Amino acid sequence: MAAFIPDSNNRNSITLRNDDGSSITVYEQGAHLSSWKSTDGVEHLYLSPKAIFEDRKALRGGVPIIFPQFGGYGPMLPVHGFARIRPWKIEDSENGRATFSLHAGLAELFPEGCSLSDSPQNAVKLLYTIHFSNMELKLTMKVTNTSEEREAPFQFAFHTYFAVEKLHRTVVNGVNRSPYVDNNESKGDPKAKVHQPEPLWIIREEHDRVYPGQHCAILLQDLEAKRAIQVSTPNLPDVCIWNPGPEKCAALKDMPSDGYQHFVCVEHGNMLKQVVVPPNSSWTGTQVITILPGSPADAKM
Ligand code: TA6
Repeated sequence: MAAFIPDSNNRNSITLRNDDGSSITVYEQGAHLSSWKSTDGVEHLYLSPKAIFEDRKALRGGVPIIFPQFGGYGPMLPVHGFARIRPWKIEDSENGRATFSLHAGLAELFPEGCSLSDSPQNAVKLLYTIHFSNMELKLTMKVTNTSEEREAPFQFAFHTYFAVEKLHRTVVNGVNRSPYVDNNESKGDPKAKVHQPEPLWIIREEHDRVYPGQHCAILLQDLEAKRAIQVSTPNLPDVCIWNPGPEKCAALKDMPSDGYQHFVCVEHGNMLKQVVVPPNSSWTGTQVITILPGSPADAKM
């Protein structure tokens, strides 16, 4: 049976290898995926060299799980919810797949107060399955509402940090014609002004935008590393593209001052509107990351 064990950061984590030579590392806290390496040893996720490994502190990088609130779009603290800072369990694993679980009280989804009893019948159960191989990483979250009576409302996102060699040599494509909400301007108001599309090819400054209802695939072309990755989803409507730019990056304690040059966050989720899962029902959200043919990882196959 697979188990989390203390690692060199003195945190519980697990590293799993696929028969094809690819591997992932997942932390107990947050079921936080911190690494996905293809067979050639190339790391595709960014993890800050100054990431803080502490209880109730999310790692800066990898794939934080955003649940049940996205950013400041709701009254809950901490922002981005609690799933990324709680300990998760390993359900099971096999070659190229691992599943993790977290139970939370349904009442926790109602931060303004709710009289639901804290019983297994009033829980939400999160089942997180990671499929990984040399060319593909597939993240699937299933949220089950076990209540017989109450709906389960929440926001959700995979806040995936992609490693790039140089931000200014990375082309971001897929939302170039899409209206967006600027997270800095909206300050958590889901009815904030929607901006009309403007070309987005290369991120040159702070970029913190949600493109709602797009169901779109994003293509990241890292010209320096000569790598291209497609980030898609069959069922998550909103996409957020985030990079803090130089000033905000310098203010982040867990990021080196040039850290912003080495990643782009491409997040898929239900960010502006809540998902509402009826009693005794489930909801599933998926993000699929594919290394495109012609990239170095492909050449080793
Ligand atoms: O998803 C974008 C965002 O909400 C940004 O506004 C930015 O603050 C980022 O996430 C990181 O949030 P964190 O709480 O991890 O520092």
